[in-house]
Amino acid sequence: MSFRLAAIVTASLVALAGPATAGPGAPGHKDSASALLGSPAAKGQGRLVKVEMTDNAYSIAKVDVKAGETIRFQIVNKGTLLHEFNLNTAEEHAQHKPMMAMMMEHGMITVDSIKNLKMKMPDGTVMAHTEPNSVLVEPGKSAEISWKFTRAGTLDIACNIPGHSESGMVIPLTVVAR
Ligand SMILES: [Cu+2]
Repeated sequence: MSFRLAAIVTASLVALAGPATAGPGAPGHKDSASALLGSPAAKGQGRLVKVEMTDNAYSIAKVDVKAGETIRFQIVNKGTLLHEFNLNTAEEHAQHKPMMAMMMEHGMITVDSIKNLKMKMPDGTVMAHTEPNSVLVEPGKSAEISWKFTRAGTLDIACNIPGHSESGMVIPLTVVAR
């Protein structure tokens, strides 16, 4: 998953997965490489896709990929607010959103800056935002993610900072079989 909040996430998964849905093959139990249609590639690899972020929008409307392709996302934040580039399933985005709000409450991020992407919570769990499929980009900064897509399917690139995906910061990504 794109965001670890071990104790709370585990607790909520246990709460959601009753006896009827637990077990191999149950929804939400796919390994992340399969759920994310591939895996991280070495920095600088792949077909270049430039994405500009503004307040609150991405510069491109969609991304089309062929299975087997590596995409090099070059991400620039031209806005005045902090934005996220998070490649994920719709389900993970939905789970990630409240955690992003929590990060803001705890001062890990502000509306325009990153303070601390790894923080120990009072209960001893560590809240972190350090996954390879996701990056937070401060105003004026840039970032890169190279991703090798190996399976057909659909994902969303989204900004989960409160209010941003709701106001349009979502890019549908489709991987087609070759
Ligand atoms: Cu944003």
